[in-house]
Amino acid sequence: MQIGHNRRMTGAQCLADMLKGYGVTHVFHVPAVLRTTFAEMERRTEIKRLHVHGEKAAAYMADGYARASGKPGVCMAQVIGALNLAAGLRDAYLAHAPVIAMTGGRDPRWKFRKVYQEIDDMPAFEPVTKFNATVDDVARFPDMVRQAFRVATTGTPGPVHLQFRGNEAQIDVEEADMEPLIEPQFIRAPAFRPEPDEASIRAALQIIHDAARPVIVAGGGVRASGAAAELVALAEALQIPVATSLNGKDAIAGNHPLSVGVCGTYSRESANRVVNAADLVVFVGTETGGMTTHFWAVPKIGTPAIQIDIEPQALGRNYPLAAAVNGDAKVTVARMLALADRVSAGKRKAWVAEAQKICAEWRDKYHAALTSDAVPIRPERLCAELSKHMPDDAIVVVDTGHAGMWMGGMFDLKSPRQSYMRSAGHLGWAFPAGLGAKCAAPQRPVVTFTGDAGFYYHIAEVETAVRWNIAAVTVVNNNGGGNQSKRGFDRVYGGKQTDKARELWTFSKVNFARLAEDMGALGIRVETAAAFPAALAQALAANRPAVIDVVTDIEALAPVAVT
Ligand SMILES: Cc1ncc(C[n+]2csc(CCOP(=O)(O)OP(=O)(O)O)c2C)c(N)n1
Ligand SMILES: [Mg+2]
Repeated sequence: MQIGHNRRMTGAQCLADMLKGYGVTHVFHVPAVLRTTFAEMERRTEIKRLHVHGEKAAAYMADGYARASGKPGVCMAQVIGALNLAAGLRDAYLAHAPVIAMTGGRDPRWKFRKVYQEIDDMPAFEPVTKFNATVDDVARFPDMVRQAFRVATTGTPGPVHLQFRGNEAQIDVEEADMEPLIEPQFIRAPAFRPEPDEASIRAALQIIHDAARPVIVAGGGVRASGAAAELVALAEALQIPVATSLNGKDAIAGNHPLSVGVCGTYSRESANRVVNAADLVVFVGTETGGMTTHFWAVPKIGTPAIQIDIEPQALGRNYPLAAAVNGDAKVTVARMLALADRVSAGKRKAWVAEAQKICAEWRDKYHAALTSDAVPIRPERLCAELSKHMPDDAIVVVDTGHAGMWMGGMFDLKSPRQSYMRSAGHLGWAFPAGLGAKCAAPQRPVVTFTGDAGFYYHIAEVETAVRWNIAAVTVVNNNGGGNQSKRGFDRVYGGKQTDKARELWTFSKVNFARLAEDMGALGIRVETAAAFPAALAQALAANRPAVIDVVTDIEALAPVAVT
């Protein structure tokens, strides 16, 4: 790191050097933006410049890259594609993923004269970014790029947008005296790990020690902080059952004796039952949002609660707190573990047994579905096969809608080395995000689970995956429709919808395996549950992009949340 060593260089040279310095290995874009920078990247760096089929997919790939690595994912679009890119930042914003979006923007010389393709894009980025700024003078490249990485990786991480002057960001050809200085601190989130004050930890621990029936609800902050091992150790030391949010599913493996599952709306019944039977809820790294709490019914508002979060504004937002702890999840939980009174665990034997009984009841209730041989395949069985055969170091990437419900509720991680990333609400996120995750972690197996409606959104990116040999495995739960909508349409038609109503949510039958093959990927069609393990093994071993098209039952509805 140097300061005060300015050199005459172009914006393109500076940006290429800085992205390299920040450890960026891939950027995702639709041309034409920052063309000169791309040429400099080729001359000066090894950065892979993935030219993809849509700006939203580029943003989702950057998002998957970011969630898999903790490093900011970078995506780019020219001015006409800027709002497509902004649309794709919304999931990263909701999930707190550090994504840096770069777009071309208006040149003051052409503003307000109906120049081709331009509108003012800046307002559209406001609601989906932590920092939304213009770069109007080439001499500002160094400090603005540093600020982008600084904002994306600090506090609660999130997206940033830089708009560069020129509809294709042609400002990058201009020269200035600059230093492409980078700050290694901000290569990866969390950039800082704020320590909580000791008194707040002791106050929280006192309340936990006294509780006979506490439960931990672990959220995405645990995965962002890399705090899973500390969290599980604390739960074990004090014998506290652990539920997770959907975003925090990989905070604890599903086969751990203290795991009760995902709570909230896209959830497992056992988790909601345990959370609602608790006498104290310990929220760790969760916003206590509507999805995690089933719109504040799990737990009920008024349940005694403690909250640990890096973001002070999150503390007590939805649940009045008996104690609030402001700090990074990993250091906070580690400190709590060091100060924990393990003797107090003794009083929770009956509670842990009760939680385990509730989990066993859930397994009994769904045993038939989880082991069903039905044709078309039951999604529950598909999830059970994935639990059983998922590689120990896999990154599991899951779409929303029924995909989120099936996998959130029915799938179990079985190793602390497995990761789980989920759409924060956008249908179609998972497939490109899985490709981005594979770019970030090429040595790890990536298995994406999506419905057919979700897969259709960005199906063109199969070609991108083939061109760049991104060997992610995509499992399509193909039921020929968006059947999460079935329940809702049954309801509005007074219980049972007309046959014609199905035109609102069903598709024609398409064989995605054949499509994938035509596009150069490995395609495998699976029509019986028994055939799935071999298909997964073949896809994982193929070392090229693979699509497993699983023909499932369109009448299968995921269970709704219990309160
Ligand atoms: C961008 C976006 N638009 C619409 C929705 C609403 N939505 C949620 S699930 C769903 C259908 C899902 O269909 P599919 O992916 O095939 O999964 P299935 O429910 O059939 O298993 C829709 C339209 C959404 N979540 N995101
Ligand atoms: Mg479907």
